[in-house]
Amino acid sequence: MADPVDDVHALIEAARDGQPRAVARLISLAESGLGSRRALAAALGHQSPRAAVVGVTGPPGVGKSTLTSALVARWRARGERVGVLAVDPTSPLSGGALLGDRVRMHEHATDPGVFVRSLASRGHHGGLAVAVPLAVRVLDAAGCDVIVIETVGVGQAEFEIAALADSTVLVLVPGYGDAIQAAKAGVLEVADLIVVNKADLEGSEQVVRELRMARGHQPPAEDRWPTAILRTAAARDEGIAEVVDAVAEHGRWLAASGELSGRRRARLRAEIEAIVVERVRAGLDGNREVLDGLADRIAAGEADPYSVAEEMAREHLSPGNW
Ligand SMILES: Nc1nc2c(ncn2[C@@H]2O[C@H](COP(=O)(O)OP(=O)(O)OP(=O)(O)O)[C@@H](O)[C@H]2O)c(=O)[nH]1
Ligand SMILES: [Mg+2]
Repeated sequence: MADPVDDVHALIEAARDGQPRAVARLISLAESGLGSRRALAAALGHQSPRAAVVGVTGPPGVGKSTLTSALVARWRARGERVGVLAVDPTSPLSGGALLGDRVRMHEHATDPGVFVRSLASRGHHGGLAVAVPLAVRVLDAAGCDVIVIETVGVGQAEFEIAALADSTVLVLVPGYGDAIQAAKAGVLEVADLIVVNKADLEGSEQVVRELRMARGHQPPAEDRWPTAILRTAAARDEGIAEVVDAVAEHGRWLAASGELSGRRRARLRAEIEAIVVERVRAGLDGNREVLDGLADRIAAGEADPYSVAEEMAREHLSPGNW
């Protein structure tokens, strides 16, 4: 059997040449077990990321995929390579099928400069927190200039995607009564751009006005990016160039202000944490009998839970046992 690490190196070479099947296989590795991901991360090397990572989030059905598809067309017209990851944090079971629907990127299906993949939270411990950053690294290695991460925003998801991306685009629609609530809930702080989509429907100017007023109430700060608020009709390809320009402008601001390295550092910190937590959980799962024995010692009055937990960590969860 060929050395799996050699295989990974060959796949990375093929991905760098722009072979979509190699990219697809590498992203599958990014979703698989710990051993494969470890080999993949090592083979990808340590070069610093090149691509701009753009998160697109918002409630179900607001047009995130339609907008993403329209954005992709613009970036392609400028000769940029684009990767799209459709991430569904909500449906560990139905993920695959549902996501297929959710991506709607058919117009780019035959373009070799566009890679589109879905990621759902699989069973493994690390889940999306470990899969997404690695998939982003794969797309970066494959030469993508822009990587879009689309997630359905439910509750905290807006905040979580902000932790994965350089720039976060929140998509809302008129009639989505929570626009202002969203603003109050701190979304204005987290979203770098808010796109009010479906501008062909009634009420979108109103939503934009309200959001701009909410933004106006933020205390001004010289070093802060003022959340851009834009209107689009993605299905009609209207307002898209303005979004592309605002994303680019935000990218320049990130680099100039030093915020980019800060965000990326926070992202790496979160990734390390997720890997450590995953490994500790795996270590606990692999030592059920030891745990039973320790529990029995507590029950027999021979030890207390804290000293036993320390013993567990020292003897069975240390990196030497990984
Ligand atoms: N009227 C109108 N409809 C739109 C517009 N943009 C998207 N839609 C429609 O809204 C519906 C949902 O669009 P999607 O792009 O799949 O929305 P989404 O946010 O990606 O949906 P999920 O991924 O399922 O959360 C589709 O029927 C689109 O055609 C728009 O600008 N105007
Ligand atoms: Mg979608």
